[in-house]
Amino acid sequence: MTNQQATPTSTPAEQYDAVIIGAGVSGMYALYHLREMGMSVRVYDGASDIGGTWWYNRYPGARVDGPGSPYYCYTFSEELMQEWDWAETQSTQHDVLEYLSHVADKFDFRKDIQFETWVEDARYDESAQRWTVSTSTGINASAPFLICAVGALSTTNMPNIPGINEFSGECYHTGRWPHEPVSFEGKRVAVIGTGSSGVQSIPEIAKQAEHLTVLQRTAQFTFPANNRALTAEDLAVPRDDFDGMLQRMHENEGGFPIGPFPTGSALDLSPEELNAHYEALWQKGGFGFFNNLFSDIAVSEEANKTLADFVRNKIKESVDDPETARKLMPDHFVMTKRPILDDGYYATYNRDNVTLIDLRDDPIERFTETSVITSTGEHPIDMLVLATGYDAISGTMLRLNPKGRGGVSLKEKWADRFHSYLGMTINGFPNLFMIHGPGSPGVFYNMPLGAERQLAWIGQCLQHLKDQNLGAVEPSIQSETAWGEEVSAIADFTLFPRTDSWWTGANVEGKPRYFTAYLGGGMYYQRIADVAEADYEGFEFEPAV
Ligand code: N01
Repeated sequence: MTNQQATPTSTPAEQYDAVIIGAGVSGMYALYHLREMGMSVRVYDGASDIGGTWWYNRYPGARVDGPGSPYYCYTFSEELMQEWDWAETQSTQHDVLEYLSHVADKFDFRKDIQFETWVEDARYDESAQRWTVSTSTGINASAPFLICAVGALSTTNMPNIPGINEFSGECYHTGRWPHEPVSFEGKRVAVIGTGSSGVQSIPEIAKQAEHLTVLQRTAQFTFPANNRALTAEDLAVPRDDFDGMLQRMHENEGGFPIGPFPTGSALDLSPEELNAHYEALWQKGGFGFFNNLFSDIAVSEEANKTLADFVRNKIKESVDDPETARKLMPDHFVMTKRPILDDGYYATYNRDNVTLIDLRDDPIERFTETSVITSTGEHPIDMLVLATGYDAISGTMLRLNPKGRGGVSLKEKWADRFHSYLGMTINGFPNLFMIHGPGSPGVFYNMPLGAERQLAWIGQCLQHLKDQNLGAVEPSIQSETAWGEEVSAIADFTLFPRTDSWWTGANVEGKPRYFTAYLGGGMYYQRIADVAEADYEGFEFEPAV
């Protein structure tokens, strides 16, 4: 990792209008947007180049596993949309990074980004109404505004298993995959984790490894990706009617030009009709599956069970060994962990060189230098792959741990709950803005578009400060509390909070456990527009010093 090696020598703080932390999808757009507003901006990122999560996630099989291309992209430039040819519906990590690199070249982003520079501290000076950041390279910077584009899925979740540090073979986390090629040939590999990263990498690793042992804690529902090459006709759709596409993206609940979501209940159909509907979606594959489900799948236990049973039947049909199929049967509400798109995941367990260990029946006791020992015995391995996910949504903000008014740290502020107003601002932390923070739609919305729309709001707010000669903006504690209640009320209407997931923080020991994302979909953007329209209702301002 590049983030904690340097010996900093303190230098006088460089002065900017805004400091942006993170050069991923959101940070790149923040740079573009604020620069277009005429602001002087500096971006810091620990990595060696742009891309954020896409820069780090180079594991085999890594692809967009959402609705995908050509709509997982920026929309701020029609020219960009017209000139970039996406290759497949589920773009590979390599293709996404190439696209982001093209954007960085086209708009000359890199000149304003300081790479291999980890922001170690950020402090607000109330008397000067400025943030000062200090970095691993000794560079300090000061600016009135701090934009935290630190990524919802960027701080890795490392399992705390006895002896894991004694394992002397190769060991890689999917979220910190090496840049050099990793060979699995002739090796005995173990993978811990069966979320999106595990489900994408397991079939690829199995094709090469001498033997693959999958250590599964929770069985998963996954759906066929049916990735395919995009045709000229596919690419023409957004290009021929760019404005129409934008409108459809803005109108859609998830920020993709698909839908509208159906309104009917799964329980209105006979079992035969329902099965035929699910079967047609399964055969078609892709994320379209989720847009053609019934409105009550995520809210009614009974409706949810119809889909869960359908997938459980698919697992039974796909996996030859009944005992392995039994271990692969998920028992949570379908969709309440992030749904996954896969390429032959369940069938991978039919290979002779793949073993599935269900950690609920057969838990890991410890690692040795050369093996993993579970309750039923020792499994010699040459390589360990940790597909164990992230301290998501709040983790990287807490790692940054900015200090706000009175030197109060974010760790103190967020000890019991990840308080925010509109998912972007925090009481006690004036002039600090988060992209995809807790309390925003974040990962429940097309993330590049979500970043663009949040930045449009933030830019408007900064312009308001400038026009009114104001120096600081901060949400009131009451507005923050009310927002938290709104976020929870929407989530509690659904089945989502009832399943342990990274959405609820249940994957990280000691983390406050509640559903942190705003589940109101596109309604969020209307809510934040209304706040601005109502003279920034819920915010407090200070005159400029
Ligand atoms: O992480 P996860 P991920 N012992 O948290 C298990 C996005 N994404 O990296 O479910 C044993 O989903 C854990 O078990 P459990 C996407 O939004 C996008 O896979 O907590 N097991 C789980 O099985 C996704 O949802 C793309 O019981 C342990 C797994 O590790 C999100 O990122 C690609 C364990 C972690 O699954 C995160 O996905 C990949 C332990 N101590 C990801 N700790 C693209 O679009 C954890 N687990 C390209």
